[in-house]
Order: sequence, then C-alpha cells, then structure tokens
Amino acid sequence: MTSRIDLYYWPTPNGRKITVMLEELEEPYDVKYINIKRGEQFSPAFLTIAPNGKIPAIVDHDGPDGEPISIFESGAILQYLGRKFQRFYPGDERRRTGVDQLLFWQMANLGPMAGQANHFRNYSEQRIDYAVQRYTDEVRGLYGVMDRHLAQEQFLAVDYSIADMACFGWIGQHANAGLQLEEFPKVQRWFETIAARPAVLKAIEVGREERKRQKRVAKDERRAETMPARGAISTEHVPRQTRSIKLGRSKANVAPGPSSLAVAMRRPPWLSIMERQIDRPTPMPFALVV
Ligand SMILES: N[C@@H](CCC(=O)N[C@@H](CS)C(=O)NCC(=O)O)C(=O)O
Repeated sequence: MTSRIDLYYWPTPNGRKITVMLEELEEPYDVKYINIKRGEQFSPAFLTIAPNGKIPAIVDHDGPDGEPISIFESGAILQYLGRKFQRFYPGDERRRTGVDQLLFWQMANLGPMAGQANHFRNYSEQRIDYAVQRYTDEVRGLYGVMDRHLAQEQFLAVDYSIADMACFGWIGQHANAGLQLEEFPKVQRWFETIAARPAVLKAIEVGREERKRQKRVAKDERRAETMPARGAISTEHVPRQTRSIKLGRSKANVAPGPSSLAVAMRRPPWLSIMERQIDRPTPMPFALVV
C-alpha cells in the first residue's frame, strides 16, 4: 500500500509516541529522519512543517477534504490520528475528556520536567545542584501522581489510549531523570504491560539502526576533524595517509577513505549558519526508551 503519512522523526520519547500510534493503527508511514543531534531540525524545509524546530511532525497527504495537512506537537498529532482513525481516542465526550486531561498532563508536566531533569543531570556543561534537585523532585512528584492514579486504573484513562502512548516513552526514561521504577510499582506494572505490546516493540525499533549508523558517521567525522562550511570542495594530492580537503574557507587534513569526504559533502550548508546564529543549548540528546 502506498503510504500517505510522512513521519518526521528521531528516536526519542516524543518521536516514539507517534511510531507507537502508527504501529498500533497498522497504518503505513514513511519515516523521514531528522537527526536532532546534527541540527537537522533547523533546516528551512523542516521548519516549514514544524516551526518550533522539534520532532515529531507529520504530513498526512490524505488530510481533511483529501488535501495534505502538516502537524507538529506530538499531542496534536496523536489527537489528529485518534480522530481520523477513530481508535485509541474515544468519541464519547466524557471518556475523551478523560484521555485529554492525562494527555495534557504529559505534554505540560511529565515531558518537560523529565526533559529538564535529564538535561541538568546528564548534559549540562555546568553542574547546577539546584536545577538537578528541582527537576528530579518535580519528576518524582509526577511519577507519584501517576502511581496513585494507576492504583485505581489499569491504563491512564480506562482503556489503552493516546494518553498511555504519550507517557510511555517518558517513563522509559526514568533512569535519566534519576529515578528507579521499583519506587513506583503501579507505574512499573503499567509500563511493563505496554512495553510487551507487539506494536510497541515494533515502534521502539524504528530508527535504532539509523541512529547507530549516523553515530558511526559522526564518529568518523570527528576523527577526521572536518568541519566544512559552505563552498566548493577541492581535493589536493597528499601522499600516503592524509588528504587535504578545502570547503569554502575551511581546510583540513583528513584521514583517507570515502566516508569522511562523503560525510563532509553531505553536511548541509545551513547547519554551520544555524550553529553560529542560534544561541541555544545543543539539542538535547535522549537515551533509548527501553
Ligand atoms: N512539545 C513538543 C516537544 C518536542 C521535543 O522536545 N522534541 C525534541 C526531541 S524529544 C526535539 O526535537 N529536540 C530538538 C531541539 O530541541 O532542538 C512535542 O511534544 O512534540
């Protein structure tokens, strides 16, 4: 079947919400990788789809009235897919509101707080004890809310829904937020139930290989110490082990082999511009969900 949905994706907790939903729906989709560690989220083409410069986003070529529609923000994507396929998002107002409140709780609380906890614990160049403590405590509090909620319910909103899908990836990140799942037995039971679903197992594999591949490429790149910018590439004859490449005003000696040069040529020109212009932290890398 021809895929009508393009998913702009990188394997992170927010990205996986959508692979889980699409796998659960058994709908075909094409994955367009946006490597957020390489700054691809700032490419002008991607920003026209997701102006906030974050994954995930989708383009449904068969949107309302048969016209294409692009959507960013994972919560909005989940609601859209839930409405469109009438699954995992109840039509009944009372039950749908039950799903919405947990979905928004995730979007406004669990995701951002866990993201900050991860950042300050694992990626901040400076160790800021206050921030580590604050965000870890916030996440612990939120896990507590979820644990108490799940003492009464098997899933977050009666039946398995987009609210569970939204939270799943972030609970998988507990170690990055400095928590142990054993402290929250109801959350642990819920997490293990969802993690065992065939569609979820399939979804969390999406992008794993690609990320490994791109990691290897980045490693080659670092090894070669090529930081090319814009401009033409010329190679000079350098005997034996090294070769000099020139890109724009940059010149570097690189180890021979097709990969480093190929990588250098693939590096998009806008990336160097964004790196110079955007005064914001390096995109936050995320660990695997499970
Ligand atoms: N509220 C957004 C958050 C998306 C988000 O933070 N995405 C991260 C990956 S999990 C990202 O693209 N980060 C890249 C960046 O911040 O530059 C959503 O749920 O879609």
